[in-house]
Amino acid sequence: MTSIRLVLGDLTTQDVDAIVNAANHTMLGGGGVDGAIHRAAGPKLLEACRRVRKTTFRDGLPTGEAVATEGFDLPARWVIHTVGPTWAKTIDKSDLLVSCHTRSLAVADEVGARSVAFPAISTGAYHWPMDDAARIAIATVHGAMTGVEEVRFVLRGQAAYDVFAVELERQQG
Ligand code: AR6
Repeated sequence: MTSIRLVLGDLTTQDVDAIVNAANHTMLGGGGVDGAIHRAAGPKLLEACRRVRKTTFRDGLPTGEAVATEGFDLPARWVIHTVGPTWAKTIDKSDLLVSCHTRSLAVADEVGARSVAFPAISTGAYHWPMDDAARIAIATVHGAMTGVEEVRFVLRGQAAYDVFAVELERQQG
């Protein structure tokens, strides 16, 4: 069984085997947590992402898919890049947000990562409501078949942390 921990802080400083990047299709960087990860990992991360684009995902990383690179200057050995769905009121894309989490854990298993830190995928530039993202993320990790022993959700800001804490309590209680 995977244990879930909540942390209020910065994903890029986490001392875990792998951190998950809320990336975009291009894998060539962006704002939010993606920008912070590229700044902290150094320029070799962008080179590694370009290699993945040339070899494996020539048309870009699809939404809900995940792929690992090294972490370079990060404390984490691996970065698992995934692309969250954008929020849309009239279309239910939750299966894609589920897939981000299950595929990231599957990739973590492939590289042998036992501790994995996630941001709140899709809740920034992609506008997914924090409470629904927390519900999906926590339920998916609880239900996953994985060798990952610890999942850390690293939340930036007390409000996001509190939403995850209420949801974790609700699902575990
Ligand atoms: N540590 C932890 N959480 C963070 C950090 C950090 N250093 N920085 C931001 N967050 P976002 P998305 C939170 O926008 O919604 C990028 O440009 C943030 O407060 O990073 O999946 C990509 O290239 C929010 O709760 O990711 C894509 O184009 C959460 O991380 C697009 O944004 C996710 O916000 C992806 O959008």
